[in-house]
Amino acid sequence: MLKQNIRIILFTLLISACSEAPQNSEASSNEHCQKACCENSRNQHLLDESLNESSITGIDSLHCLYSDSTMKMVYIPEGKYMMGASSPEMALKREFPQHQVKVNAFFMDIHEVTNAQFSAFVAATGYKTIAEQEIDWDVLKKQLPEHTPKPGSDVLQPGSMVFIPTREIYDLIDISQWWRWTKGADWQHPEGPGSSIRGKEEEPVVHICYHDALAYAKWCNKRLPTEAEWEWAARGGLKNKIYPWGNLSVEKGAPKCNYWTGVFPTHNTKEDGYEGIAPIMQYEANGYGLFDMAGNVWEICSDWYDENYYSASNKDKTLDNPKGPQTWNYSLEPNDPKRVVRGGSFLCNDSYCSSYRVSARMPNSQDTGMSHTGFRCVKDIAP
Ligand SMILES: [Ca+2]
Ligand SMILES: [Ca+2]
Repeated sequence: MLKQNIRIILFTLLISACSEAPQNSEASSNEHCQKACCENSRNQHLLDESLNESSITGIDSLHCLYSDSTMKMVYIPEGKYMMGASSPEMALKREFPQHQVKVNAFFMDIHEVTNAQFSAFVAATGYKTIAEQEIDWDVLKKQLPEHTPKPGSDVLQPGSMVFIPTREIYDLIDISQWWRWTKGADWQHPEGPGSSIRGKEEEPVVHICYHDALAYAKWCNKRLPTEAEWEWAARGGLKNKIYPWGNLSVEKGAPKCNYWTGVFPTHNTKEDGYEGIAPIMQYEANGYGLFDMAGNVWEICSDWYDENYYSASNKDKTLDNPKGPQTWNYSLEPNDPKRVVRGGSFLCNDSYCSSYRVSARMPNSQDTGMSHTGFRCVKDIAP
């Protein structure tokens, strides 16, 4: 009963926030839709009645099978560019206005960090991802409405957000139709208890949150990219284009990335070769030699997400290697710390967020793993 009451409160807040979202422009409407299809935090789902009650299975022994975390990196030259969207077509309010940014040269991983590479990190350090740890009520309660009662320990068990394919939906607001908080889901069990990453060594690691990505990056003596670095790198040397490959629609010509072909979330045609996550490097690299900067899995950046960050920027001034705002600001979930994620995922589709565009950006809860979120790292050039 307690769980049900909290669940209702949380969903009422979510629906209320969604219904109050502005609908008077294409951008704001798209913003609303993206909230529906992609954005998430465990807060709305943790106490869902659809909690998977299965017990957590034993930990896979993939650790130690991979002895290193070697990753080829490429040189990304310094430069100035206009960060943000140049055209309102498919872009969201959060991508405007364009503003000039200067970025120093750096090295970047050529692909998303894989399960094999992450397993080497875990084998070397014993690191446990946030999704593998029991939820800290003292942290969680700060993100919930005041006076929310503490749920039972069964509700605070480790878990993560899993995308569940569905044939039918009743609207595009209630994301619990295709996103489910799943106890026992983590990077080694991407679909929950009973699933594994065997045979998926070359797929990007998922159910990784900001803290996990940061820990991996430090272990590799690397760091997470800033949002400005990520976009500059994704553009691949092209000037003011929509995608890493230019302006040709994602749906035209040969497959260019792993996205959702068909009707989201009910019908996936697999025209790009993959219904779910693809192994790394299945599509052509961009001009800098970077793979999957569009689609496959979202990539965590170091910046806080502030929905007003671009609009508050000084358009007359070139921002020199910006590192983002001082803290987060997201009106739909004001108490849930958000970081920027970039590049879209295998779930993105033109009818919603079209987030495989180089200027697309999304808030992501910094302590929530999801089955479409991973990362790659960068490294400074030694002076
Ligand atoms: Ca696909
Ligand atoms: Ca990606």
